[in-house]
Amino acid sequence: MTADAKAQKRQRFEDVFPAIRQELLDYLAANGMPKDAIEWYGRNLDYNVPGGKLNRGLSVVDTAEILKGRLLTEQEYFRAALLGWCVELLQAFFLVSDDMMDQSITRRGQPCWYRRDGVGYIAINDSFMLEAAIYHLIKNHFRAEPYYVHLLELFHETTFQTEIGQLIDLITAPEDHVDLSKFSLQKHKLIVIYKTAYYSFYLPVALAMYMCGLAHTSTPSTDPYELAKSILVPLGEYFQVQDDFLDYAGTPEQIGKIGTDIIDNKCSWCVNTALALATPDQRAVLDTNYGRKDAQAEARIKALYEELGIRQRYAEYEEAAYKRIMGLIETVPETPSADGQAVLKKEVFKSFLDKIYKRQK
Ligand code: DMA
Ligand code: MG
Ligand code: MG
Ligand code: MG
Repeated sequence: MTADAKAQKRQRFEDVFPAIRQELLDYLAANGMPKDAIEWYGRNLDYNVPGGKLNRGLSVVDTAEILKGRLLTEQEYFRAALLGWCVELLQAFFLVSDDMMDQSITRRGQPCWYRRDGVGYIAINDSFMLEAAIYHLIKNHFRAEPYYVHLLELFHETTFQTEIGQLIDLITAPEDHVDLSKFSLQKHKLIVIYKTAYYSFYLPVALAMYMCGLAHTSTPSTDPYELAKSILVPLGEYFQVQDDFLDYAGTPEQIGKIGTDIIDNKCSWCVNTALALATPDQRAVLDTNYGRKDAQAEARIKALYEELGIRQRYAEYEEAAYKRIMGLIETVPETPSADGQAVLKKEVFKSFLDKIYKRQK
């Protein structure tokens, strides 16, 4: 797709946001909330919901188009985009809270919401109100659909999975106690699948599948949702490895955020890869400098990553992940539906993989 077509796609999706924002603010107004509360919620939405790459939200629309095999009608587009914005609301909810827990400084090239003047701990409630918006919107627009309960269960389940992932991410990275022997690539995989893969990859596709009328089957082995999950979870794992690598190797201008993984003692792909390569002397450097609230110790770790060739290892990982996921995509059967019913297609996954392959932000 040309850069122009991409920008147009994004613009059309962004153009739906003001109506969604207004619908949410109207609810507060209808309940007699004071002007300052309505304005606060508006600022919360504006600051935290649009502004990102919008990959997750756009994926709902893209997937719906691929599944239907045609352009969406105006009404179908709005409904797919609304579900897309619900994914972006969920993401905003996770990011506002994640930045507080990770004590991050910037996000999307500006101060994290909790660091704004007058916000602070109110950001906790603000994050809840981003989440609550999802269920308000879905109720308003999908209450009459036979798949309404599927949408609710999917959002609830995915939220729970992400929160479980955040829990293991956080308790594997205690602030006051660095013990690198507790890290492993296996532990890392569990963390990233739960904290990132389900909500970033499976959720948008499954939403589009429900919208397009794909049915569950009684046996998991033939369920298209299980098939989608079996590809999207590895894809999400790869995406979070990229996030971990960019936390170390990306510049703030490039990724819009200042990396905190080394200082935060995170069980990142980078430190796990370093641990696997380190000599006893290099291991000692890792033990004394990792997870310290100290810029010099952080710089020492980054220098060691350079010494160990983490960049090269990452390039190799990326190539291998790409090939492996392409192999998984090849197994998706392309049985044309006899009755005009939507069926899963390879293109759903390919378009996703293309969006993230060799990403720099
Ligand atoms: C991402 O973890 C997971 C969620 C649920 C936000 P992270 O802390 O690595 O994300 P980021 O690098 O964007 O702070
Ligand atoms: Mg974070
Ligand atoms: Mg985090
Ligand atoms: Mg990160």
